[in-house]
Order: sequence, then C-alpha cells, then structure tokens
Amino acid sequence: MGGVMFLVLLCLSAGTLSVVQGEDPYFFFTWNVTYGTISPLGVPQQAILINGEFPGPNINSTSNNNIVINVFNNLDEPFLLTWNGIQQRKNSWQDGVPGTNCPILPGTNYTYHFQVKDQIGSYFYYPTTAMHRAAGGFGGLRVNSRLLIPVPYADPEDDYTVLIGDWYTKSHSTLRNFLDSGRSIGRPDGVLINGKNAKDGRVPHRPKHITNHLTSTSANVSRSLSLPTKTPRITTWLPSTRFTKTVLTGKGIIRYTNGKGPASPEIPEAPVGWAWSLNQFRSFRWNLTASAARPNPQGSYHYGSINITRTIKLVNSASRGDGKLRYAINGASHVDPDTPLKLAEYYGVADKVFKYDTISDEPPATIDKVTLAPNVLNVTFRNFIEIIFENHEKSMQSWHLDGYSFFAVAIEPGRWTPEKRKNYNLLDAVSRHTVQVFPKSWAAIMLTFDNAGMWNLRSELSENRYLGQQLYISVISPARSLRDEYNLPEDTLLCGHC
Ligand SMILES: *[C@@H]1O[C@H](CO)[C@@H](O)[C@H](O)[C@H]1NC(C)=O
Ligand SMILES: *[C@@H]1O[C@H](CO)[C@@H](O)[C@H](O)[C@H]1NC(C)=O
Ligand SMILES: *[C@@H]1O[C@H](CO)[C@@H](O)[C@H](O)[C@H]1NC(C)=O
Ligand SMILES: *[C@@H]1O[C@H](CO)[C@@H](O)[C@H](O)[C@H]1NC(C)=O
Ligand SMILES: *[C@@H]1O[C@H](CO)[C@@H](O)[C@H](O)[C@H]1NC(C)=O
Ligand SMILES: *[C@@H]1O[C@H](CO)[C@@H](O)[C@H](O)[C@H]1NC(C)=O
Ligand SMILES: CC(=O)N[C@H]1CO[C@H](CO)[C@@H](O)[C@@H]1O
Repeated sequence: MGGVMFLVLLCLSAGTLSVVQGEDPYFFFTWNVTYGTISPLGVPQQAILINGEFPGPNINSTSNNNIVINVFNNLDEPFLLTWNGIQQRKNSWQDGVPGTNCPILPGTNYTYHFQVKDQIGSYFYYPTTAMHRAAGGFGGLRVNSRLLIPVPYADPEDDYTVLIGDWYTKSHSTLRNFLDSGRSIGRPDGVLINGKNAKDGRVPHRPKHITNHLTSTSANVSRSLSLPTKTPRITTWLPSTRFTKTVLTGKGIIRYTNGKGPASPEIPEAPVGWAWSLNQFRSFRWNLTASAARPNPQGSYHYGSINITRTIKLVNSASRGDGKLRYAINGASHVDPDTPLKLAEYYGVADKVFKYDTISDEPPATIDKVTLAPNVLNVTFRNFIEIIFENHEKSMQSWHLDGYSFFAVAIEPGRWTPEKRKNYNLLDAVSRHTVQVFPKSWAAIMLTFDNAGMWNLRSELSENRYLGQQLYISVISPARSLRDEYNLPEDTLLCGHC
C-alpha cells in the first residue's frame, strides 16, 4: 500500500518530538491528501484520497506506539483529521478538530504526533473540516495489545479491518452547499464496505474489527454465521442503515478458503422496533475476571462507588428558524470560531473568542429559540460527572466524546429522572467513546474528567454536527503541570487571534 511507513526504535534526546515517550517504538507516515475520481456506486465523483487510496491507509499499531503522520494538504480547502476514539491523553493538541487545531491550509503540511495507549480495538480517522468526511479521507486505525499482556480470547487466525459507511454520490461541496443554505443533505445513495458498493461488494475475509464511518444514519450490522465445521464455512454479513425512512441494505460475503458453494442469497428479516437493541446493549458487559489491558485508566472496577459531583443533561433538537435548518444541544447551536478554543485558552484570549457555560446543566423546559455561538462547557479537573443524553426526537442519535472512554450505564426509553439511577449498571458496563440514543429515549454515561484538554462532544451524524450539534468541554488542570498536560507542540499551526 502507498503509505510510507518505517518502524524505528530509538530514544529521542530532544527536539520537536519530545511530546511523545522516547522509549516506545515510532511509526512514521507521510500522507498526501488529494482529490481523485472514484465510482463506488457506478457514478464517477470527486473524492478525497490519501496517497491515492480510498479509503485511506490503515494504521496498524500496538499499545504505546508513537504515531507520527506528516499530512500534506493538496486539496483547495483547509483540512484537518481527527483520530476518532483515540484518547490522546494529556494531548488535545493533536485531536484534529476545529476547536483544538488550526486547519492545514491548502498546499501546506502539518505533522500529527501522538501515542496510542492501552485501548485495544479498532478506531478510524476522518476529516473534521467542511463536509470532507462525506467524500473520503477516512480509514481504519487499529490498536493491538502488547504481546506481554494476555487477552481473554484465542488469537484470531487472521485479522482484517472492515469499514462500513453510507455514501452519497454528490460531492462534499454540493452537500455542504445544501447545509449552508439551510437544507438537509437527504438520504444516502448506498452503503460502502471498505470503499466498495455493498450491493455487490465482497469482503473476502473474516472481520474482527468493524468500524463505521456513517455520515447520516445508523447501522445495524447483522451477521449470519455458520460455525466452523469440517464442511462448508460460508458467512454472509450485511449492514443496513436503520431508522431512516428508507432502509438501505448492503451485503458483504466473507469466504473462507475452505468454504464450499455460494453463500445464501437470503438476508435475515430485520427486527421490528428497537427493543432488541436495548437488550443487546444490556448484554454488552465487561468480563471482570478476565485479564487484559484496560482501555479506561480511571478506576475500571470502581466507577459504581464514586460519588457523582455533577449531572449534565443534554437534549438535542432540530429547528428551522428563518426556514434554515440548525441542530442544537440545550438550545445552543455551536459555531466554530476562527481561533481554535484550545489555542484561545492557551494564549489567554478566550474572552475575545468565546464564553464558557452558555448552556446550563439542565435544558430549558421548551427549546423554542436557538442561539448560535461557540458552545463550551467548563468542567472541573478530575470531577466524576454523569451526563444524560435525552433524545425527544423521532430519529436516532449517536454521541461521541473525544479524549475519554466513559461508562455507558443505561439506555432506556422515555425521559430520565433521578430515580432511574436505581437501574444503572454500576458494576460491569463496557467503557466506550460513543453511545447511541434511540428515538424518544435517553442514555446515561459516567466518567472522571481526568484528561486535561479541550474535548469535542459531538453528534456522530455529520449533518447534525455540521449544523451545530456539538460542544466542547474545557478541562483545565489547576496545577498546569506537564504531569497533567503536554506543552503546546513547537510546530502547532496558528490562526485567528493566535
Ligand atoms: C501529492 O499528489 C499530487 C497529485 O498526485 C502530486 O502532484 C504531489 O506532488 C504529491 N505531493 C507529495 C508531497 O507527494
Ligand atoms: C498488525 O500488527 C500486529 C502486531 O504487530 C500483527 O500481528 C498483525 O499481523 C498486523 N496486521 C496487519 C493487517 O498488518
Ligand atoms: C512539512 O514537511 C516537511 C518535509 O517533510 C517537514 O520537514 C516539516 O516539519 C513539515 N512541517 C510541519 C509543520 O509538519
Ligand atoms: C470471563 O473470563 C474468564 C477468564 O478468561 C473466562 O474463564 C470466563 O468464561 C469469562 N466469562 C464470560 C461470561 O465470558
Ligand atoms: C459519597 O457520598 C456519601 C453520602 O454523601 C458519603 O457518605 C460517602 O462517604 C461518599 N463517598 C465517597 C467515596 O466520597
Ligand atoms: C472553570 O471551573 C473552575 C473550577 O470550578 C473554576 O476555577 C474556573 O474559574 C472556571 N473557569 C471559568 C472560565 O469559568
Ligand atoms: C448486531 C445485530 O446483529 N443486530 C440485529 C440486526 O438485525 C438482525 C436482523 O436483520 C438481528 O438478527 C440482529 O440481532
């Protein structure tokens, strides 16, 4: 594949890489971001390629690896990448969202430096500028366990990353123009699996790591598994984007080398409603007796006995003030200022750029008016906080938090009340970075805000996010010590007031 990749074992004595730990291996990549023409749904269209590839190169890393990626932006628009799900401990400088980083201007480059920690799993990177994500620029990012650390499952025979996402045949600039003029981007035109049309695409491998890069919808990935026996081993596997008015279905076929005969053309019946989803959520539990690297450094075993210091309830809404579509959280629709929030804080010019806590922890009783402004919450370092996401709408919602892994302790229909805490899973909830909220339902998450930085909390639906359904959480360590947060990297790009 095209990525320039070296594995170098070295100890850096000084220099711009001092941000990362010298004793751990380094992986260097050079990425050339360009436009190119692809036709995944049979219609030629402009896409964003990385080193000529769509999807972009896969990063295969191991806990504690240092990743250094020099990104050359050869598009005609500013560009940024985020590393979705990578915790960036003490290092929101590298998070690659408009609230932390100045965009990489056309014809220039910027080098991301970060270290992946004990968060074994599959993640993906994607562009956070404009609607670039709808045109590509995304790819898989895997973090493997160190060999020394046992994992509670047998070694897979093989291991592949499968990227599933919806796809539009319109260019990102057309989609962006729709949103800028207050229209919706409408429904996607198809489902892609590893960049191929899932209508006839083939995934010739057993997927262990499944990651979605959905722009607008949510996916139900179902697998019809035929268990390995001495006779045919064929697995069909299909994602369908659910909770959209029209259900889009894609199908991938995984062929085992010793499989016989064709896969069944039948697609299993989709379940009615989403009660099964809630049951499935409840069934995802941490195996407390298994040994493994823990993705969540914060008291993995004890979160249920920590006292909650603050409850933040967030309600999502859509509105059409002046006929123009906007999405909001507690009545505020975020806009990115020209100066990244993190840099504004660092350079002491926050008051020129944004106000803290424009929304309160309790949403207004009725959200009739939407305020457009940067939306930044001030959270006290190391507080243990409960966040309730309440979705009053008829559509599916999905929330992602950068910088952290949180405990998703409940997802239930209806409205949240403090009494619902009795039903929380305070024992073995799985720690994760994204939580779904079903229509007319709520979800509760808990976490300790012990990672200093400026962190984006966003709707994973691109349209909602682009039109304001996101906010930032400022977590400042009062000690301002290197123990809690790395220094501003020397090569940080500056813009706006900084
Ligand atoms: C990036 O790709 C473009 C188009 O193929 C090419 O013109 C340019 O030289 C490449 N830049 C780098 C740094 O490789
Ligand atoms: C990824 O890295 C792991 C650990 O080094 C290795 O075992 C595995 O084969 C690699 N996978 C791919 C697809 O390169
Ligand atoms: C841009 O790329 C050059 C050449 O690889 C490199 O020396 C320089 O450090 C990069 N600049 C930034 C800001 O990453
Ligand atoms: C939990 O992990 C232990 C040790 O690997 C294993 O023996 C046990 O079967 C697992 N329990 C469940 C419910 O998977
Ligand atoms: C939590 O709060 C309860 C009641 O206020 C108190 O008794 C208990 O000591 C607190 N626990 C911790 C760990 O602070
Ligand atoms: C943010 O919260 C901290 C801790 O409560 C407080 O000391 C600080 O003044 C707050 N900052 C702003 C700008 O509100
Ligand atoms: C993860 C998963 O498989 N969820 C559901 C998706 O839909 C199928 C039917 O199409 C159900 O059988 C699955 O339980």
